Amino acid sequence: MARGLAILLSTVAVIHLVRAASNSTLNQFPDGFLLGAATAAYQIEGAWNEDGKGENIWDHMFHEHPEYTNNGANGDVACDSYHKYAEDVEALKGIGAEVYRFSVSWSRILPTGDLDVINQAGIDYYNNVINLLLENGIEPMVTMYHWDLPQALQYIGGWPNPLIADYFVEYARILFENFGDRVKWWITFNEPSVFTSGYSSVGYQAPSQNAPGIGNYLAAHTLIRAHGKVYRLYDQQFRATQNGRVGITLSTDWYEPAEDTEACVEAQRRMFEFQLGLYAHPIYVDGDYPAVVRERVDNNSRAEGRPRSRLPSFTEEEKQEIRGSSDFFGLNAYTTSLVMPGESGTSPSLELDSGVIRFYNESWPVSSAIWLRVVPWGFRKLLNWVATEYQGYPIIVTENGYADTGELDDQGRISYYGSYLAEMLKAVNEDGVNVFGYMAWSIIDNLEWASGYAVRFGLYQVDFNSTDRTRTPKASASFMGDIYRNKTVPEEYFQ
Ligand code: GBH
Repeated sequence: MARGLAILLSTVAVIHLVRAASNSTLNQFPDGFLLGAATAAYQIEGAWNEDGKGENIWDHMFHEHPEYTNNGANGDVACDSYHKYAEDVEALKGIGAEVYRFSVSWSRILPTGDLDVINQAGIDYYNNVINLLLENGIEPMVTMYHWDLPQALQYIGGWPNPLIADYFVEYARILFENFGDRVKWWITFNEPSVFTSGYSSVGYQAPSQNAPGIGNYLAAHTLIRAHGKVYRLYDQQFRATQNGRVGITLSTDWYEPAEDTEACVEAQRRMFEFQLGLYAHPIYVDGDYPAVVRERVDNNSRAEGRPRSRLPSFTEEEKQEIRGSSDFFGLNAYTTSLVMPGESGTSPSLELDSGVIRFYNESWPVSSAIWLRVVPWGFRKLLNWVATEYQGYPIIVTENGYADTGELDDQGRISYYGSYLAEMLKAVNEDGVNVFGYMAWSIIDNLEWASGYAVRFGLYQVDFNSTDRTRTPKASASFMGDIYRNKTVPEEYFQ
């Protein structure tokens, strides 16, 4: 018996040693951690009017207003991934990606946005992409909406029209029915806080509707309702047979208080609630908007003499549908900004409602995108914020990446990824934040929306002057390939 006990104790000791060893390897990804890369349909596919695809709001805006974009660039051809997706899969293999996050173009499948026309060529295209990924051991992760609303639905108002939620549910059903046997990761929306600004400003974001402080709130309200409905649809009709996961991707900077004062800390809280909480609070907390958002928009609306708040309210039934309507928290994170109390933006606007001024510390290194400052420590703080505020939901980083002008020897990108991945692993291995995956933005250079092709995010360079749209690995592709295959971030990035 004593001997049995000794064996038992030594076994326990060995287990402890193994545990301790894995805890001490700060620079390793936990077992099962998903590593991959991301793109979006309008940014890569091209073939904007081929094989039955309908016009979307980006096609429409850039054709009507080439002056909104750098050098008149648009997504008519982009990376020509509609024809060259096999080269994208080769690139993904090149970095050892286990997952590919891409988006489906709604108007390629439903050219009018409605079910009157179902475009089989569009369905075939995504079947080809999905099947080729799986043959190569890469899991598909599908974003249903990465900003490219069918123009036909914009003609009836777009996202501010509450009915668009129903159109989106029908579209989602088509996706589950056609691809759900093989796609196990679904993201309803990419970055609502960004695409709703298409209803509050002109020239940056489609559909470029100038209704600040009104259109963007109405759009938010519709899409949150749509998200809840799609999640319940999956629960009720697809989960049992398809057994996938459904979530949403939200984006935010890390907002650092400009000064160590109570007022700046309150401004930080307000900024997070207006940018992230507007979506995350209904979905991940209690089915409704953050109290501070509700209160401030209601008060301002009243002071403006309006008979109703610019921010609509959910019904009790909607709240039930929305609360807890995600299996994970998708987070896009790139940068950090400073915040302090103050007034910015027109009246009305979300910015003015928030009562926060946002700016950068000029000493933070800037990338070729003016908004993207390299602040790795902010990434760790942001992951901790999300884990604390929205407890119980595993986090997947659905985008993170660096902008330059497209050079092959992209040392800036290498140091960005090295340092950001190190901060993420500190959040995971030291702080205990439950992050289960990471997608680099992007696998290939692509159309950076209104910045055109001047701002590049790819691990692979794309030659936009060649009709072949040749993909060439950058130095960062081999750097990420080593990290993805070894499941380890080089020690030097932890110093
Ligand atoms: C993501 O947006 C998108 O999901 C992806 O499509 C995009 O290519 C990628 O990141 C890189 O940008 O110019 O000062 O008005 C990231 C969030 C929101 C950051 C819009 C830049 C414009 C700031 N982006 N924001 S400004």
